[in-house]
Amino acid sequence: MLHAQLRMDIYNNIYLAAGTMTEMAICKVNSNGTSAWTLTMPGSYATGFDIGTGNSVFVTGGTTAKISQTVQNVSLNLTGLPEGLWNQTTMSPDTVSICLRNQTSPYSIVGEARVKLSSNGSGILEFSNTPGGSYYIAVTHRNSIETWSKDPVSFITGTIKNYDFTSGADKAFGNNMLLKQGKYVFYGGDVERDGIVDALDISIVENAASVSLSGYVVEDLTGDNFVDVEDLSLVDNNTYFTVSSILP
Ligand SMILES: [Ca+2]
Ligand SMILES: [Ca+2]
Repeated sequence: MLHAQLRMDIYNNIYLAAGTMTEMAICKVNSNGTSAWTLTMPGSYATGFDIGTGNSVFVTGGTTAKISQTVQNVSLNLTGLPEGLWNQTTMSPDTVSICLRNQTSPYSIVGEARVKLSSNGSGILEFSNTPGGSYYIAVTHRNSIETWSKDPVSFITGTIKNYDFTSGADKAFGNNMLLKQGKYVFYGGDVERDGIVDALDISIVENAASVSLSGYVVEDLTGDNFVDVEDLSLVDNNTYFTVSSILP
């Protein structure tokens, strides 16, 4: 292919533009690696392209074309810090799962996505086939207390919503976060994820520490891939304060 060019949109989908001798061609590969579409248009090969508002794609070459995409997705630029992973300067990057939930009981899930938060605790998630609307942001992490946004958050189709849990206790439902060196963090220590940090979590971490368990394990609350007295101290402390989930 002649003059092939790659570009990425805000959702991490990839576009490749090129052409035959008589047509401009462009194809899209979704962020999950699946093929989205391939289009050809008259006008020798594509010499340049760009992505505009609403994720429309503009192609130029022998002629100029606009490809409109129906966007039925909402996106979230999330900032959040699991307690043990935040060393008060940086975060040990880790994956969180986010559900967008209806604003009224029973708070049904309308969208789900996962992202690996970076060392500053942020990550962009795209919720496919999720229309705009107001939803609670529900955060789960491998060994943190499930935490929801204080209120339903308004999402607009095709745009990215920013939500930063770390900037205030009142960003979480029930103000259920811990202030740690100027940032509000998700409570850690709920190793078996039943919504409370208690003796059961202690015993699981104790057992792991006693055999010096290592690797990417749920018992590692500090993100150093090792289970030791540091992890135990965190779960002990949160058990003492009966840390538990507070949900609508
Ligand atoms: Ca627990
Ligand atoms: Ca650890």
